[in-house]
Amino acid sequence: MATLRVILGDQLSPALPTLSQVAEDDWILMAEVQTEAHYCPHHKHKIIVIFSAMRHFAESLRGLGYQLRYIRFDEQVRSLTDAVALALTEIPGLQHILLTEPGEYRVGQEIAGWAGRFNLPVTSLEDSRFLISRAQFSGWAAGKRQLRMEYFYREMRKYTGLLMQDGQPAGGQWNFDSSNRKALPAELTIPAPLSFEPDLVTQEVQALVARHFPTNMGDASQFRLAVSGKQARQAFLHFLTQQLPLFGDYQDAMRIDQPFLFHSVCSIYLNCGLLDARWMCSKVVLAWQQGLVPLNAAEGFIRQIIGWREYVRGLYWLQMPGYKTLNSLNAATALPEFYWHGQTKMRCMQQAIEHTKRYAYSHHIQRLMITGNFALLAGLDVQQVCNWYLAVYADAYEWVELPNTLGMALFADNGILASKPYAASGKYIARMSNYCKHCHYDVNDTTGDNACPFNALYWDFLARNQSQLQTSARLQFSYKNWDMKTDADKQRIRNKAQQLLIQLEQL
Ligand code: FAD
Ligand code: DLZ
Ligand code: SF4
Repeated sequence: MATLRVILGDQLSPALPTLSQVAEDDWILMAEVQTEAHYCPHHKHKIIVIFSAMRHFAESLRGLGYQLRYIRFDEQVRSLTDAVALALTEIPGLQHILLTEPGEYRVGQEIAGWAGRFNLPVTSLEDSRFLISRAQFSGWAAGKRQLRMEYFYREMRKYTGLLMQDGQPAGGQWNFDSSNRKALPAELTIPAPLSFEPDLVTQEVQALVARHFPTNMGDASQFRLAVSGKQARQAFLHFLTQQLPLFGDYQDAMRIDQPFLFHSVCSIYLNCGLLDARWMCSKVVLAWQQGLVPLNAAEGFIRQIIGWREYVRGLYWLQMPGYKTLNSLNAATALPEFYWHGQTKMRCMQQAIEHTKRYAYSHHIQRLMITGNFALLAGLDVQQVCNWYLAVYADAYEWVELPNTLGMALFADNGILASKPYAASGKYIARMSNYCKHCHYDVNDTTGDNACPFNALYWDFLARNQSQLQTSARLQFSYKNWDMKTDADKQRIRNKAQQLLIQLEQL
């Protein structure tokens, strides 16, 4: 049965199930379409990396002898459905549509309409690039009162055998997080991640994106990301030798004008299929076995891949579509404009947003404890915040963005993902970075004219959500501190917070 094999923009992996047992009369379809490019205002680099990687991947498939129809953005095909319709009219004799399940609920809904619309059988294969299936995650979650990542992760270590010795975790501990919160020494040299000069294919895409998406965030000419599996593997191997040895130690650190520190910047490649999670983990384990990286670094990195990444994907599919509508803390303040342009006197926010604009990237602690924390404390509108995260990062796809933003950063799921809100005052930011030394605001002040906005907003966040959050064991200490304040102090702090919320745009 001649089959149309559809490959989506985040499925650029040679090991994709869609590509197994391709027959001679089968066709592959890949399409740059309007709806996917416009469903949110993607950062220019996000569109460039996806389109250029799609074009490079299509070329490699043609090189292997596959028949392939590639729809370019300039053909102005509206949606993935319209792309399939076009291919079916152009190529006679196709009797079957086959693809690997999409990563996102929205796309899954669209594909669910194909069998009826085209009157053809549609086969959707499990995405074996993840280490476990959605069904396996549901099986793990079934009957559990709480779905904590740490316990999921331990099961994943046993399941994969990664960093296991005689059935026990290597080093006798599952998790080395306690040794992963070191402050960054001032004299430490920080190696840069690998970057790539755009080739002719990428240059063409850069011009296209600059032309069609002129007002989206980012500068197309500054694009230097990897766009092929080969380049992405080079970038990862560079990380392995240059940054991974210190990845664990400084995982939570931040420093002014240092966007990457010891992070891998590999989510961009992993999420669109250029890198393979199993391959990355095997390289990390090998480096540890060879004594090239310490255990706290290897374990910290592997936890992110087989723990957090698989966990948020499982949770997303378990909870959708309801998850997207949650707003348990009734957050509704409009997203300030500085999230888009980065012009704010708050140095920590300016840095996180500036890096985002420049690289379509910021590392986890910036996303969680700077822009995410501010959104949580200020009660910013959950949908607007989620849309921002989905738009501005080159690694952003809803299956991974939504649980991280709505659940981890905003606690809008009332603790389905996290055991407590990641709320922190300026004190935390001062401890983990040198931003405050370069800031207009005074991190040691809470209510004065120049006080760090994070401080009053932090206490106000706790106070206004007290009835909902005070039962959380992990917030007892913070509520005790709040309750020890005099009524006059509490009032002063809450007045300051109100004033800040009114003047958000001027911060
Ligand atoms: P590293 O620090 O080098 O970590 C290694 C890898 O582990 C990453 O490449 C990533 O694949 C995985 N990983 C680490 N943390 C997580 C996590 N919490 N969830 C899933 N995978 C993880 N990650 C995305 O891939 N896409 C997103 O859209 C996204 N949105 C986020 C939004 C918010 C509010 C927060 C707090 C986190 C978000 N994350 C997202 C998770 C994390 O911040 C990024 O994966 C990480 O910063 C990517 O940079 P890196 O490759 O240098 O990561
Ligand atoms: C993010 C994205 C963009 C910008 N453009 C396309 C596209 O033109 N064609 C395509 O197949 N995929 C694109 N993607 C990725 C999709 O939005 C989506 O993440 C995947 O189809 C999986 O659900
Ligand atoms: Fe951020 Fe406050 Fe520090 Fe300024 S003083 S960098 S606003 S935490």
